[in-house]
Amino acid sequence: MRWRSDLLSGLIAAGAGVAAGELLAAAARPGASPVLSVGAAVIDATPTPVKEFAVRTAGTADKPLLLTGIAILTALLAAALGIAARRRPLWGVLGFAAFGVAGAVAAVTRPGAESADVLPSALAGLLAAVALTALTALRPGTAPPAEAPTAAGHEPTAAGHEPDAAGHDLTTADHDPATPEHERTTATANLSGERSRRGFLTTATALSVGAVVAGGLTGLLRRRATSSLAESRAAVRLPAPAEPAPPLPPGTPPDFLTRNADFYRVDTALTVPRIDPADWRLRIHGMVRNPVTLSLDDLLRRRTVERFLTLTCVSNEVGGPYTGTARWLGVPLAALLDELGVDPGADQLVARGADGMTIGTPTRIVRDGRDAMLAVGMNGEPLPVTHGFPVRMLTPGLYGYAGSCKWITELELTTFAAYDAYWVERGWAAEGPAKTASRIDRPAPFTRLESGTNATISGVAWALHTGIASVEVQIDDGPWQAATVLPPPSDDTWVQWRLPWKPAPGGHTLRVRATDRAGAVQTDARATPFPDGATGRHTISVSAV
Ligand SMILES: Nc1nc2c(c(=O)[nH]1)N[C@H]1C(S)=C(S)[C@@H](COP(=O)(O)O)O[C@H]1N2
Ligand SMILES: [Mo]
Repeated sequence: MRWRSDLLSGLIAAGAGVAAGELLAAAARPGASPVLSVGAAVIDATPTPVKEFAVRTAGTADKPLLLTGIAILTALLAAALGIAARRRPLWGVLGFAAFGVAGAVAAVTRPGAESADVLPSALAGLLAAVALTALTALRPGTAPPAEAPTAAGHEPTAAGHEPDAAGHDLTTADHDPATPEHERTTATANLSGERSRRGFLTTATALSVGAVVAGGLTGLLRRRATSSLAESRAAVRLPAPAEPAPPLPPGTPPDFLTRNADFYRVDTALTVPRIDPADWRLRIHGMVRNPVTLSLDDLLRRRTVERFLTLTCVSNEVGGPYTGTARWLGVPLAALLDELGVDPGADQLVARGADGMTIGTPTRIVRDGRDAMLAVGMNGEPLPVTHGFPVRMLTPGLYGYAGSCKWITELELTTFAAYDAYWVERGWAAEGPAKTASRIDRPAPFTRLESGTNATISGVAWALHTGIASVEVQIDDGPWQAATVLPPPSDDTWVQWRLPWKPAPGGHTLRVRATDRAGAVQTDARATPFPDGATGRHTISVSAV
């Protein structure tokens, strides 16, 4: 029974500490949140295969899962510390101190951290250690230190008879239970045991209530921060594009564009960076003659263009969902770099996001005439917070990790020899041209169709910045049949394609392949996303009855 209050002491102490640390962070420095800092450090330290597995199996639920894991692990360790502290109170103190130090180190090594960011975790560790010490002294089965010499070993609780159970402050060995002194002290022990139990309950309750209140306040502060960010986003006035997007070709279905709410999201950010547009700055520096720092107003005073661009992730599996197309509003990047005088030796442009992400792009790609841009608008709105508000980079034709930094705050002209960006350091290809791909969206896999009636096979295909020449579909072992390809607004987007089909009864295998405008047929060789993008032909099974 006794271990239950020990375990509870550990949990309550940890809960109170974490709650206090989170509240301090939410009030003063949201980026210094102990839990989120540790989570972010874990993400950075996670080996690539595990990360890939997490993205593949959990998708965007990977982060809630991570946080749940951290919570469970913390709870287990805290419970263990609570149990250990009965015999070794110092262990409890040292254990929670170690927690505090881990959180502090994680917080202070986050990008953009300040030394004061150690404080929330330090508070958490300190409070947890103090709380556990207090609870340890008061919990049932432990005589209060004041009465300890006389009450030793004679607690009236059911579990109170292990001679060494409270060796830290009791002197059991000195007492012979048979002496008359024992008879005299039992009454005192009963009384003090009762008092101690009440003290334990009061302290445990106070700490728990405090933790819950702190948790509530933290939630409130976070919600307030979110809504004030939403307000400043809503207040952003996007300029009318100097060069509007071309009209979509007549007959383009509405789902050619991915709605902002449906656009895939891939990033390592546990909490979305919250950037007040008034505070946003972009520092362009490194191997450049005239380094500058731009505000959002500076940026928006420049010439803006609007483009339809498809963005895709290197982690996308064959047939996968991490691809979307939007109408983006932005400032052409090449013209800006030209004005600043880029050193011809600077073959890499490294973008840094407020989340600490670094993304390296070949300078020659950014300047080869394609529409690389600093984007501020997505489908007619300011960028959604999850997609990089207030400004992100976009490089047509490259996977996101190689050209499309969200929440961008810095652009450094450097070289590939001198610097490995985040994913490159983790083994991914240094340059990330998006590979040609095609996908069957309808029918969905394992659909039961009606045989002998008209069906349509349809989907998307992309060969970004090269363009799609044709898309073909193979039904079972039949010939490759040319699908109808709807004209796209540019070679920087996907195309939609379709093929009418009257299925015969039975099971069918459908396969798709694309050919780009350079004449290259999409390979059927299978490759995993790591290290430079998946290949293979999307193949699905359906049946007709
Ligand atoms: N700052 C920052 N930018 C980032 C990332 C990130 O984690 N942090 N992820 C990149 C990756 S891997 C991709 S595929 C795209 C995804 O952009 P989206 O989330 O707007 O679809 O953003 C890129 N830009
Ligand atoms: Mo990506």
